[in-house]
Amino acid sequence: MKRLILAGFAALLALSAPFAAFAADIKIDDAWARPTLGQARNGAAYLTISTTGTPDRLVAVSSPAAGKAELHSMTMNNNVMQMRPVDAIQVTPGTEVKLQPGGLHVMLLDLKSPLKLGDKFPLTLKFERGGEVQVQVEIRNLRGGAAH
Ligand SMILES: [Cu+2]
Repeated sequence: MKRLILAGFAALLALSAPFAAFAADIKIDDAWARPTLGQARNGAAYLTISTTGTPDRLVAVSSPAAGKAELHSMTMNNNVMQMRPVDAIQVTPGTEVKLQPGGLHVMLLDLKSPLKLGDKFPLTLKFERGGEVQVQVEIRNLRGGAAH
């Protein structure tokens, strides 16, 4: 019991740390993912990040829906799509960072269950200064575009 109280106190201290002030400055919009096809175990999530605070860096992602989540970039090399893990994504005040098909994305590896149209799942974004921000990712098809 005593340990529990101590743990609670530590959590309270963490919440009152200066980092908490920055999280409110970060805004995540339009978080979505495509439904997975067949038995696919991997998926990708997309979203838009902006901040009204200080420059920050998105350094990690996680979701209970996936065994592992990574930040990836995608580039075309001689007509071949290449995905690479990236260490961090820079966020600058006044500039939206878009994670979108064909570019930066959140890679979801080892999905616990298929991503079904209309469902949602939580995604936690960890920022270097702002700390953790949790969003709900909506599973839908690309708005106004053909699924590919
Ligand atoms: Cu990827």
